[in-house]
Amino acid sequence: MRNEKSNGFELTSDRISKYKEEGYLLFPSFLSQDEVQECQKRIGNYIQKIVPEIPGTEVFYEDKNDDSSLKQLQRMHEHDPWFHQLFNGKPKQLAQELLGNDVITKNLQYFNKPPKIGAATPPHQDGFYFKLDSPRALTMWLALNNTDEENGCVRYVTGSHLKGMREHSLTGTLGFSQGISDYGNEDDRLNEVPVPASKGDLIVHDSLTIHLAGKNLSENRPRRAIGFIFYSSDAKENSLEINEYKENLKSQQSGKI
Ligand SMILES: O=C(O)CCC(=O)C(=O)O
Repeated sequence: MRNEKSNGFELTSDRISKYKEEGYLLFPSFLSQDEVQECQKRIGNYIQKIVPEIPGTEVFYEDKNDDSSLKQLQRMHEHDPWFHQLFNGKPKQLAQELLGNDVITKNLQYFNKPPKIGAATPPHQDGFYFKLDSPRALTMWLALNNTDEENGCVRYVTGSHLKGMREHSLTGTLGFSQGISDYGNEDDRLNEVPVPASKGDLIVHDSLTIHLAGKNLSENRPRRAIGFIFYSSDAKENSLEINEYKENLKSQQSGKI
């Protein structure tokens, strides 16, 4: 039985089977409390020093005239060597183990849902955005705060990654431009589960696993996370579809960023 505890995460064959069956897997205490605090500090520094220097396509607000409504930072590893290093450490080792291959570090994102301002995340499959000819990819979601249903923890549809790609259509939500058009059938409702996470926990999901999240309805509880996207190095991006998608995205983002 494999056991990768020496890397700071436990990956037994039972856990790999659970991931393959359910399409997501929680790694409690993937980062220590000190490591989470360091991430928070580096994000604060990034917002102060790097955000003013980078294009609007890398920084999304719920309201672009209100800095306190910051909702997403994109490709942080391309703008700050600290995040590049974070991406290439333990998360990359875990991605290699789960995908059984070398991986491409595609995107490191920050997700922030400020209390009462943070909008819902529409149901979607990341693979729809990736446009890979074979969707061998995964996403990790690292909780920087304790999250539960009140402040909008991530919800997964167990086993949905085994049922193919669903149709997506425009959502009007900045950062999640496409959502599953007919979400909410009986199978979706039966299998949708909230996955609360504690500060430092990591959740990994397959690129076909349907997931969504509610608004942050709390009075004053932050809900911040880092997302890591990895592609298997043998997955091919469909450049025609990507170009078409980017063109669509430009028109949807126009006026919002
Ligand atoms: O933070 C969220 O609400 C959603 C994150 C997400 O969709 C993802 O990591 O793929």
